Amino acid sequence: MSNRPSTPLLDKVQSPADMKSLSDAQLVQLAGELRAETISAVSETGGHLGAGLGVVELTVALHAVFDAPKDKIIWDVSHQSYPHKILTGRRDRIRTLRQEGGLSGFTKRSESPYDPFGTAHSSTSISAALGFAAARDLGGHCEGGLGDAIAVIGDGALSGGMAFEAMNNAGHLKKRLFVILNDNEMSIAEPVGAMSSYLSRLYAGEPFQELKAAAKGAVSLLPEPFREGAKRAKDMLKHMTVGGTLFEELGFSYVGPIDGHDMDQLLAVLRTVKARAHGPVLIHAITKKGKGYAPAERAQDKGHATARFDVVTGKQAKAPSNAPSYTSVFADTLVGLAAKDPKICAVTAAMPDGTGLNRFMERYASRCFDVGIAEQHAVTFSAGLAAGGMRPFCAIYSTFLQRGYDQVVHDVAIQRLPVRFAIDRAGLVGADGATHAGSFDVAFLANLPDFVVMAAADEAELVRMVVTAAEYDAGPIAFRFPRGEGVGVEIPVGAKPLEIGKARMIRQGKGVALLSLGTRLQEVTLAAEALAARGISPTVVDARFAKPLDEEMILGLARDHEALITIEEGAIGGFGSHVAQLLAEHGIFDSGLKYRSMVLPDIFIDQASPKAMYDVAGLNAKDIEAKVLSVLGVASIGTQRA
Ligand SMILES: Cc1ncc(C[n+]2csc(CCOP(=O)(O)OP(=O)(O)O)c2C)c(N)n1
Repeated sequence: MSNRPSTPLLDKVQSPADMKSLSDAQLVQLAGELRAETISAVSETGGHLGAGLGVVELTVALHAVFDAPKDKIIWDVSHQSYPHKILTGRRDRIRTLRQEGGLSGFTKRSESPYDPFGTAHSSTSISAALGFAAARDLGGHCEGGLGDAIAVIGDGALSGGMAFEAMNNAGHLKKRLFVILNDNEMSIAEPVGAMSSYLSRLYAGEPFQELKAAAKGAVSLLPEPFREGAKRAKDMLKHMTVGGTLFEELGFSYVGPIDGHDMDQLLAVLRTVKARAHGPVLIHAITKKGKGYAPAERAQDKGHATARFDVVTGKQAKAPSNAPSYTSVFADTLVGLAAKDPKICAVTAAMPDGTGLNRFMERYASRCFDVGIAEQHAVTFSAGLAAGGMRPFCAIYSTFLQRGYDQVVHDVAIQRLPVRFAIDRAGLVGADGATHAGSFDVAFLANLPDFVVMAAADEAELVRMVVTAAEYDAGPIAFRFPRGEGVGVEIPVGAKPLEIGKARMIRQGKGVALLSLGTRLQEVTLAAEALAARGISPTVVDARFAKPLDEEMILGLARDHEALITIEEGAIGGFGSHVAQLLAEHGIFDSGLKYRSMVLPDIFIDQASPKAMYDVAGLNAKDIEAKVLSVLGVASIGTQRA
C-alpha cells in the first residue's frame, strides 16, 4: 500500500458525475492524481502504459464536459483506456487489469456501461461512433440513453483504411459527431506513411500551414471567447488552424491543433463544440505518449507495453528466457534466407518489432515494408509484389490477418499468387484476451483451394517451414507459430524444405493415434508419457500440414488404430474438420473408427495466462490423457485414482 500515490481528489470520484462540481483548477489536479494512479496500477499489472498516460488530460476533460454513459466515448484500440476505467467506477479493480478474472486491458461492453463499444483492433472507433449517432437520430435506444458520440483515435490508428471509410461516410451523413485525433506522432513504433507526414505538417509551421490558417472555415465553431478577445483565447487562436485541411475536404469541421495536455484548452474547445456543433467535427490534439513518467517518455516505444515495473526506477520485471522466441527464430531465419535470395521481401502492418521484421529492416531496408496499420493493404500489396516476381513474406499476427481476409481470398488465393504468410501469435495469447486470440486462421485458410497451411510444432520446425515457404512458388503458403518462447530444441543449420503435405511420425504405438497440429505437440508428448505409465502406448504424429493433408498417413493411422484423435490450437472448422471430412469421404466411419477432434471450445476465452486459457480450452496434457482414456473406455483419471 505504501507505494500508492496520494490521491485525495480522485478518491472522491466514484463516477464521472462526481467530476461535474469540480472547478477547472481541480480538474487539473485530478489529472495529476489520475496519472499517478495509472502508473502505480500498471506497475503492478504490466500492460499498456504509454498510450494511457498520453490521454490523461483528455480523459478528464471528456468526462468533465460530456455525460457518459449517455454520451458515447469510444476509444480506438482502447489500449489507452485505463485512466477512463479508473474514472468510471472500476478503480477498485484496476490492479486486476489483464489478469485472469480481472478487468480487460481493453474496453468491453460487458464490463461497464461506460464502455459503449468494445475494441482492441484499431481504426474502428469512427465507424462505431457514427453508428451510435445515426441510431440516436433514428430514435434508437440503449443502456444509459443515446447522446453525443465521440471517437478518440490515434494518429497510428488513423493509418487504417476503416478510419477513412468512416470519415467519408460521416462527411456525407453530416451527423453531429466528434472525432478527437490523439496525435502523439507514435504508433507502436515510429508512425509511417504520408498521412503521418501530413499530420506533422499541420502543426509544423511550414508555409502550408500558414496559408491554411488564414483560410476561412469552421469559424462558427470557434469558442465564443475568441471573438471577445480574451487574452488566453487569442493565444490559442494563434495556434489554431481552421479550415482547408484534408478533414475539411471530407466534410468535417477541423479544430486544432490544440495542446492535448493543456486542460484549459481542452475544456474550452470541448465545451464550445459541445454547445455549438451540428455536423461532424474533428479536434486535433497534440499529445505525448508516456507523458509524465520519465522512463516511459525515454523508452523507444514510449512505454507502449510493459511488464510489471518498479515505479521509482522504471525497471521492468521480465522473466529470464530459456529459449529464443518463435518470433526471433522466424525473423533470423528469414534474414538469413534474404542474404542469398534478393527476391525475398517482407511486409508488416505497423508491427516491425512484434513480428521481428525490424531485424530484416536493419539489413535490407529496401526490401522491407512497414505499411502502417493496414492489414488489408499489406495482403494485396504482397500479392502485387508476388505478381511482380518477388517472394513476399507477409508477416501478420493471426488475429490481425482476420481483417485482410477478403484480400487473402480475392487477391491472393484466387490468383494463386505465392504470398508467404508468416502468422505469429497463433493460438491463445494470454493477457490480451479474446480479441487477440489467434483462433481462426487454420479454419479460414485451409478451406481455400490450393492454399498450403503449415503449423510449426517447435522452433526447429518453424525454421524448416520458413525455408519451405521461401522455396515454394506454386501458390499461397502460410505457416503459423505461437507467441512466446520455443521449447529449447536445437535450431537446424542449413535446413531443407519440407515435402509439401507430408506429416512426421514422432512415435509409433498402438491402439490410439494422436495426430497433432502445431505446438500442442509438447502437451501430446506429455500425455503420451503419462499414458505409457498406464500401459497405453499411443502413436504420435506431427501433421505439419493442415493443407494439403497427408492422406496416406492419416488413412493408415485410421486403419491401424482403434481410435484417432486430432489436437490443434484452433477453432472448430480447422484441421480436425478436414481430417473428419477425409475419413468420412473414405467411408472410414462406416467400419467403426473412434474419432475425436480436440479444438478450441466454441466460446471466446477471457484473458489469463496462456496455460490457464488452455486449461479452459481443455487442450493441456491432462485433458489429452483424459480424452484418450475416455475414448478407449478406460476409467477416467479421477475415478481410477479414487
Ligand atoms: C488492426 C490492428 N492492427 C494492429 C494492431 C496493433 N496495435 C495496437 S496499438 C497500435 C498502435 C496504435 O497507434 P496509435 O493509434 O497512434 O495509438 P498510440 O498507441 O500511439 O496512442 C497497433 C499497431 C491493432 N490493435 N489492430
